[in-house]
Amino acid sequence: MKKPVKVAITGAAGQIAYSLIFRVASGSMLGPDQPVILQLLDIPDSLEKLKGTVMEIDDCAFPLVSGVVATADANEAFDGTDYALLVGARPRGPGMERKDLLSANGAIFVPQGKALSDNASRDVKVLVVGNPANTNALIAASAAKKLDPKQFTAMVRLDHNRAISQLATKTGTSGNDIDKVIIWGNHSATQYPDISHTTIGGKPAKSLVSQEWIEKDFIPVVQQRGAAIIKARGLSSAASAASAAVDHMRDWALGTDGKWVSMGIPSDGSYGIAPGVVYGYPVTCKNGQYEIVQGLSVDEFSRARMTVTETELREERAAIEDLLK
Ligand code: NAX
Repeated sequence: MKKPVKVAITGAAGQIAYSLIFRVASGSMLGPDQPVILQLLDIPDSLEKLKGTVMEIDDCAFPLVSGVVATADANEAFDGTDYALLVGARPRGPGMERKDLLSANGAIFVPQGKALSDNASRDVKVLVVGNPANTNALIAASAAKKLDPKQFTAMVRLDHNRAISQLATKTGTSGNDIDKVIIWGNHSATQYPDISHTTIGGKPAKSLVSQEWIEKDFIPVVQQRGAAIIKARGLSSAASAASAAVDHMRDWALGTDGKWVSMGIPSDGSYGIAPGVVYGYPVTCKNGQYEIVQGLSVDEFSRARMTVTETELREERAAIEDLLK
């Protein structure tokens, strides 16, 4: 058996975590031979509820769980952390403007970025799930002075998986046959799900679906899927979000074997995107590192949509500029 690694999960008493913790504990994220120490963080008011989740973790008698910490202290939760999944965030309240939402989340992600910088493993991999995920990742990365911003990523994998599922349903194929789907930009309604380079069973996806379907159905359905789930369930996506978080971290840690996945990562200027903003890109992962898929052609249709979502991220960054010192 390998030496245990430490996995921190914030928002640990919430609904995504209620699915995520058990997937991580069962080995879905880091493999069936990798023991984990779970470091669960929530706010003081939620600790009683978190106690119940910890009781359930105990009751599963997971062979891979070597320890569980439940705390409201970020320094304790991130002590030696190898993988941090930042799920807890401040939801948008009634009448709250985007700027207020961004600042309210700044109050969470600045201290958490600092706590990671001071306490986590120097190789920590951070995934931000809590919304607005891309800009929260930017805020945390900027506050983590002793870590490399590249260690901070945001989740667009749920959107990526949703795009694969829509395409599989439309073409009567299996998601396994679908390659090279891209989510560009922000995890928001401006995201651009792009199938320009996608293949299905080796054939170009665009030869199997119409441009009209892409524009009128596929793109808006993927962009609005979160809202459709809330309408149907009365609650936001939880199990699928947890599953996407597991996919994101697993692929980053264990590699994608050449397969493309979408990750929100600090832009290095690739594809003309403003450097620094945390933008969804197509990447491959190997040896614990991600690398942007380079050299793709970008037509006018794609460029216009990539710019819309980039503009939103630049505006989000401008709204919290004072937090990025
Ligand atoms: P819940 O409201 O069920 O749980 C959130 C938990 O976070 C609560 O237990 C709360 O006490 C805790 N929390 C609040 N502030 C905290 C802090 N400073 N430190 C630690 N914990 C804190 O929300 P849930 O449904 O689990 O969603 C969590 C976040 O994921 C939300 O921001 C949501 O918008 C976001 N999502 C992101 C997705 C993505 O694809 N990136 C998709 C799903 C989801 O909408």
